[in-house]
Formats: sequence, C-alpha cells, structure tokens
Amino acid sequence: MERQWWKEAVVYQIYPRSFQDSNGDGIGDLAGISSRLDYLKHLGVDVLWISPFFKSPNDDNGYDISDYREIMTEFGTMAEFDELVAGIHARGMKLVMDLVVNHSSDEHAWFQASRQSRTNPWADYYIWKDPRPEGGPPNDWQSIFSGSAWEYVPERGQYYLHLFSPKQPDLNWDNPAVRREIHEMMKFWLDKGVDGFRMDVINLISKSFAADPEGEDLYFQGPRLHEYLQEMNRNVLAGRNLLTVGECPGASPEDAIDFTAPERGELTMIFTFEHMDLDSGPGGKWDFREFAMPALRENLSRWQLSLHERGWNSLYLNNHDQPRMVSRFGDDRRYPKESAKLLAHVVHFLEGTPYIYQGEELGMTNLNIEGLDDLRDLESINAWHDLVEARSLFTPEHMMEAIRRKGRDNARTPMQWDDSPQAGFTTGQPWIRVNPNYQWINAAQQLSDPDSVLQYYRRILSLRRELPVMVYGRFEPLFPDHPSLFAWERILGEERLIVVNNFSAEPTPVDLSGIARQGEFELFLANYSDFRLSPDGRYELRPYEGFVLYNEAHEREDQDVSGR
Ligand code: TEU
Ligand code: CA
Repeated sequence: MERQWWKEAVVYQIYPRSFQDSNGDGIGDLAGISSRLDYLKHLGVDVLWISPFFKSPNDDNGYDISDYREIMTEFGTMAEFDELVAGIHARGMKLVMDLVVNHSSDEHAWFQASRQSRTNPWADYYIWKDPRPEGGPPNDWQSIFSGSAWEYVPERGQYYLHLFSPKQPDLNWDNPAVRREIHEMMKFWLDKGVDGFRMDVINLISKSFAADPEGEDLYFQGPRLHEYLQEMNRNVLAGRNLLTVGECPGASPEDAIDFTAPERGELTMIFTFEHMDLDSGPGGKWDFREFAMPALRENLSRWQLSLHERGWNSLYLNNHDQPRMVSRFGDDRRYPKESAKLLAHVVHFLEGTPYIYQGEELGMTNLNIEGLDDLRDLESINAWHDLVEARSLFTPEHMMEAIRRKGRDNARTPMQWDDSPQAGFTTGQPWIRVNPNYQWINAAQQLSDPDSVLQYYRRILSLRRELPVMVYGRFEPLFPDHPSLFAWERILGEERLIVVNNFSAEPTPVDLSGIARQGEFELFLANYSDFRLSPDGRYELRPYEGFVLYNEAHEREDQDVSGR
C-alpha cells in the first residue's frame, strides 16, 4: 500500500459563479473565494478544486474556454488569481484547476481561424468532416446537450464535431500540434502554482468514427486515449507529485484500473458516473426512477472491491452537474440533518479520495425548481425544447418534475453563508435564485451549532488525518442483502472500523454481536448525538441513523464521538 498525499487528502469543489460575490454584480468571483479561505481551512479540507475560471462566453458556464491563459472577465484578474493561489498555499492547502481540453469555445482564436479555410495552420485543430454524399451531417451522432453533434460551416463546406453545445467544438487530439499546445498551457498554470488538474470528459478526447458510426455509445473511449494520457504524463505531469482526476463518464472499474494503476503512468484517480445513473431509466437522465439504496450499495461495493490495491477511487455523491445528494439519496424534508450526516459516512468512510461539493457540508438541498424561469443551465433548457416541444417524448409535467429532480441548476444556487439577504452571497441580484431555506440552512448558524452538519464534517475530516485505516483500510461488505442497511468494515492490519447506516425512515434492528466482540470497539461517530454503544451489540436504529465503531488499535487523543 503506497502512501500518497492525494490519497489522504479531502478535496472541496468550488463552483466560482455561485460561491462568493465580492463586487455586488451577483456573480461569484476569485476575490470572493479568497475572502472565504479561512472558512475552508476551518472546515479542514486539504485541496480546492475550482471549476473553470478562464476567459469564456459562458455558453456552458466556463466549460467553453475562449482563452486558456486569461481569467474570465466576470471572475476577476490574473492578479486576483495569483493572490488566491498565495492565500491557498499560505494556509497549507492546494489548488486543483479544471482542464477543459476535450473541446474549447467556438470563440477561441484557434477555432475562429480553423473555420476560415481548410488550409490555414489551425485547419486541423478541430474535427471537420464532409457532408454525407446526399448532404447533411456525416453521421447521426447526437450532442450530449441535445440535437446533432455536427454543425455546418459554409466557409469550409464542412461540419465540425461538438459532443456538447455548438459553442463547444471538440479539439482534434490526433493532431500533435494540438497536444503540444495543451501541454504548454498546462505547464503555464503549473508554473503559476497549480497543484493538479481535474480533467473534463478526458476519456472522450480520442475519437473513432469507424467503431461507432451510429454514435450508440455517447461516451465512447477511442483507440488512442491511453497513449495520449501517457504522453501527457511523460511531458507534463511526471515528477511533479500532482493530483490528477479524470472525469470519465461511462468508465467501468476495469477502465479505472487502466487509468489509475501506478505502473501505467496516466492519472491518480478518475470520476466514474455509474452511481450517478442508478435513478435513471432506459430513456436516460430525464427518464427518472426512484432511488433504491441496494443499487447504490451494490455499485459502490463493486468499485471498492475492484480497485483495492490495483487503482484508486474518488468518492463523491454530488457535484455541479448533479442534484444535491441529501435531496437525491436522503430525505431533505423529514430527516435533512440526519440523512446529510449519514451520506457523509458513505463519502468519507469508503476507500478513496473524498470530494465535498460546496454547500454539501451544510446539508444544502435542491432548489425546488418552480418553472422555466428558474433555469439557467443549457442542458436542461435544451432538453426541454427537444424532448417536450420538438419531439413530445415527455409531457411538460413529467419534464418539469425530471428537471426538479435531476437538473444541474439544483447544484448551482448560491452558497448559503448566513441569513442576511441573498444568504450573504452578494449585495446585488444573484445570477440564479437563492434557495429560500438559507434562513435555516447556512454556515453562520452551523458554525455556532455543535450538532450541525458542518461540525460533523469537521469531525470526520479531523479523524481522517488521525487514522490510516480510514484512508488505506480494505473494504469488507456487511449485511450485503439487507433491504435498508448499508454497512461495511475497513481493515488495515489490526485496525478495524465498522460503519452501519440505516437508509430508511423506518426503525431497523441490527445485530453486531457476531462482528464486534463486547468492549473490543469504541463508538467513533454517530449522527444521532444521544446514540450509545449497547453491551450486547444489538441496536434498533432510528430513521437515517448511522454510526461508526473503531477497535482502538491506534492510540488516540480525544474521546468526543458526536462531532462536537
Ligand atoms: O460534464 C460531462 C458530463 O458528463 C456531463 O455532461 C454530465 O453527464 C451531465 O451534465 C449530467 O447530466 C463535464 C462538466 O462537468 C460539465 O459541467 C460540462 O457541461 C461538460 O463536461 C462539458 O464541458
Ligand atoms: Ca462578482
């Protein structure tokens, strides 16, 4: 078991547009993040992953970059970026930037030149194809944001590929000049103090038209993908001890081992999405289904057992593309605090590097989207126009419920700092509506409430720094067929953790007498502050109740279990 800083770290994801506004224009910015670094240090996170802050026309909120070496106008200046990096490092934290190089913006100088003709130096920086003989796009590939994945440009008499929006043309990684440009750009930011990269849809960079003409597999991994990652590693990453996490929709555990096995020289970890599609039907994301814990348990257990000592997992239950985890996997109406703390057990007590999405540590919930006016995200807006208006595949009622449950705007409401107007996010008009529950779900209130979700997260993060078993312990499932219990052990030498979670609103008995001998374990953590160890190892768990036991195989200072 090779120790690595990025295995022991906890990462906090910031969506800058919604984190903290510093100049009253209703849009979060870099100076706003700088003003909240003490809060993040107090929370106890080690790494900040900041979603894109580069020059962009914001067709997809920064995931469409028009200049990779300039700061987005709304977010601030390069001087403010340098100040932010200095502030992060001064507090002993690290910065991971978002590398969005599967595609650029169509307003990037490379594309503006490339679209002019077939013979300019940037002509092959993107993926251009002739129309079908009978006219029309070269094949039926669909964009992930609805509609054809091809856009016609009369100047070239050709179509260009955009797996996302038409303003996000895919870069041609088969062109060595493109790869060189990207490597040099990465070095530019490393020289400015960046400590790692989150790589946007990095498993899509190698295309193959022959292998998948009808585009059945939206997230197709092309033949030269691993070659390009190994080249990037050799030319840029190697020897710098960076955290690199590849966003790899569609990746399997076997793929993850190919990406993260140390001897392969590619990435330190990836984001998988299998557990993000468990409440989707055959019709995809908008064809929503009720969440069922056993499906999540089965999936996460398989990834734990598959990657142990062969690769490395990332652990997350929400981000800027997914609905809030307490609303999706917990019960944000009857047991908001209990289920938020319970879900933290799932993210932080499995083997892998945990990721906290801004506001998760407060138990922030979905927005309860009321109508199209609430929407800002092109994925949801395009899907509405396509699936309801254009092709009537869903009724307006179904689609609105689908967006209410799965829409990305749920994750993008402003951070809830306090109960002042606009939750302390801005003194202006926020770019997206603040969730009205900020009056009782906010950082200021929770900083002074010992029993809050925030204090529970602080407790968990401080324990991770103390106990190697939490980082490196082997995962062993418990009660794998129980209808509502998600429980497991972590084992590292003599050290053992037992984690038990009741994922239902019903009281649930659990018997640990055969697993934890009397007096062998101490109570480590419990999301109901009055939970106590039972001498016979039998418990009647309350709704969304969970706890963590530890077998004292490791000397520890303080004895406080409830996160206080
Ligand atoms: O997301 C890629 C991706 O997988 C998303 O399309 C996701 O599956 C979907 O939105 C969930 O419905 C990355 C970024 O995280 C996302 O914000 C960008 O919109 C996208 O790439 C294009 O850059
Ligand atoms: Ca601002």
